Amino acid sequence: MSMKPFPMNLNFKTGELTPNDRTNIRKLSDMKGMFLDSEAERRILEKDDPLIYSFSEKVLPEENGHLQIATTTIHPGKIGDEYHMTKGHYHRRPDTSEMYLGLEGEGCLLMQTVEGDFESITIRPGTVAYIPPYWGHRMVNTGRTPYIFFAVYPGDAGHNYGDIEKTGFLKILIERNGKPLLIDNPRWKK
Ligand code: M6P
Ligand code: ZN
Repeated sequence: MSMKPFPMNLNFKTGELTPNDRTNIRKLSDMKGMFLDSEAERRILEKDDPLIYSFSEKVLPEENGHLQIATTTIHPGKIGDEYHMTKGHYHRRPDTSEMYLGLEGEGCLLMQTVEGDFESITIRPGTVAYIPPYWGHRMVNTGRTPYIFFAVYPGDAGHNYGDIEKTGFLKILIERNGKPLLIDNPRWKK
């Protein structure tokens, strides 16, 4: 029996997706070693474990032909000079794409390939970004308010975090003189 069509509601201001099946929370302790300034990370974790981002999903079959649907909120803030961001990932099936739609706040989409290509796109409310197959992707909140975006990707895409955990991203986004600045990641290895 095939699945029946169904509606959902997406609140364009809050990103709330209803109904959704699960909300995942990523605190600083879930992202150890991902921010460049490990000393700042250690100092913050001594006192606190700030919420970096959360994302809500509708559980749909992880199968070819279906889609996955999620909204993500990255809270404003920095670890050292580096803005709050998602872990970032390649897809487990690397030949699959993704679409991000900016809803609230301001941020930046960082993308890279294993061959060492790099691209970034500024995302504001209404920006639709297309991430083609083979591009790893991470979102960064460069503003002072929550950064909220909507994502759609193939049902069987899956997540590969391991490669990003090993190499990091080619470039990182830091605040310099009150403004975002993209710099080479001194720890990046091809
Ligand atoms: C978006 C989508 C999800 C992803 C989430 C958080 O909603 O890309 O697939 O899980 O952001 O990003 P990450 O998985 O990199 O932590
Ligand atoms: Zn993805």
